[in-house]
Amino acid sequence: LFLVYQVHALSFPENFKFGFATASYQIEGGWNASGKGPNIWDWYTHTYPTRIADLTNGDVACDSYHKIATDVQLLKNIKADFYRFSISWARIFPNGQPNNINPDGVRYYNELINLLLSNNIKPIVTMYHWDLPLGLHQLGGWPNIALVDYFVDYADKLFSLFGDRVKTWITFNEPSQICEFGYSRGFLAPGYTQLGIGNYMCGRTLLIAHAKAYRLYEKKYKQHQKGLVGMTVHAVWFEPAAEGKTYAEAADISLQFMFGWWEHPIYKGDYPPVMRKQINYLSAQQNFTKSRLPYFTKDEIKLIKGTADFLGLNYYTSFLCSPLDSSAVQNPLLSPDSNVTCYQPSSWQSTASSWMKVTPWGFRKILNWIKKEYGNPKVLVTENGYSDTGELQDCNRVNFLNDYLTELLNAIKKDGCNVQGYAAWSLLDNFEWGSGYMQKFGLHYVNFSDPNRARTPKMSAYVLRNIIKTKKIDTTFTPQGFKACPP
Ligand code: GBH
Repeated sequence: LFLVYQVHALSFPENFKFGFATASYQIEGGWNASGKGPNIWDWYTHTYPTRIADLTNGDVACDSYHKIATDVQLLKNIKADFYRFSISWARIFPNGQPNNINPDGVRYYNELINLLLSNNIKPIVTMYHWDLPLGLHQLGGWPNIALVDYFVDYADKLFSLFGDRVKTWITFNEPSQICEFGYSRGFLAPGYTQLGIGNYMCGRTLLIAHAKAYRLYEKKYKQHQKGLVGMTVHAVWFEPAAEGKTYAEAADISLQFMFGWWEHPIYKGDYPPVMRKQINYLSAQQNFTKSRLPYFTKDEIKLIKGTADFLGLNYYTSFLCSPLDSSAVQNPLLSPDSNVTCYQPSSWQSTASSWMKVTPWGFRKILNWIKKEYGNPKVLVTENGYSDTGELQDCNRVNFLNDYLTELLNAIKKDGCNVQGYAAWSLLDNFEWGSGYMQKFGLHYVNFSDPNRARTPKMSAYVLRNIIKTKKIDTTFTPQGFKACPP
């Protein structure tokens, strides 16, 4: 009997990698330190303080700009294989223009990368996690197609400065959030509300910028640097709210509008047909002279198709979807053009974030959907995490990790999904955008009233450490100094 149990206790593949993720604006602080220029989050939080729930900003945040050694030590203690962090564009090019480079920004990332490597932790670098240099915002920001060239210059500089040591590059973190929330719904910086216009203009820029950066790497760096380039997209699993064809369609449309918007052009060429059809139809109805969803040229379609060495996936939660009924509230995460309505039943376990309920089962489903839709690409889970209000005995996060990682393991072992690694969001409690410091995603508690921003591992940090060490999920594991969690 014991033998049978052993056979069935699944473990992560030998070469599966675990790591932790952060983003520059959310942790670094040092907002005007040593030559850094202002970015849209500095400007947004300083100009419109009331748009942040607790009236805070990232001026100091976790002060990681001054805490390289501390952060790397935390990563080492929890046995991280890799650290996913992002580079603050305005630290490298203070006003976004490529003629003026800031040496202290370069020094900071060099030191971080070198210390990681000397501790055997691989750096995975996000080039853009939402902090656009203000100078480029003043030229119109992402809806302006001119930003393609600026991004490619920036990418070129990063590859040449750090590519001898950085072998995994993520061009953009969550383009749907950048475009939909930054330029259409206005929940995130720069907070513009060009509904149904700004999002698609921004999206076109991001896809072309991503593709050109990928092609540049392919041509100029890949042969000697031998690294990988991809993009990270936020996926929600959308489940039909009821039986029947119209519900299945509503769920599929949602997946295409949120996830296919990016991955369809990259894996299959051009936008998902349902986006094209629906936005063209609505644009005509609304008396536009042309579709609000811009067209790619044939050359652009070719340029973009095939520009992923891996698929970066951020997965947090699931929704139930139905065809739009005008009395219902639309899904807050989706463009109204999707014409669907999605919700999360109140019976699902909640988190500190209103948009997120605990749905481990959706993890296995989205991974299988990706496998089927895009031909089982290599997937790197670049974010997954749980928000609470900050307790050290964080049993809800412990259960969350055990349950989500079990679904991930099933997707790999039972379904053959090609997932190569997993990054927990986040290494530290940090500045959660519009929610300020009220929603904590960290596996380490950060004392924000301490000028030194002391970090303390939560129970979940030790639990994940044990999973990394044993490559197995043990729901009974209780680290020293903590009480056993109720299941
Ligand atoms: C990720 O976004 C981000 O990459 C990361 O920076 C972030 O800290 C983390 O997840 C946790 O949110 O409350 O209606 O204004 C995941 C997608 C982005 C969805 C922020 C919710 C705020 C929506 N989330 N968004 S709202």
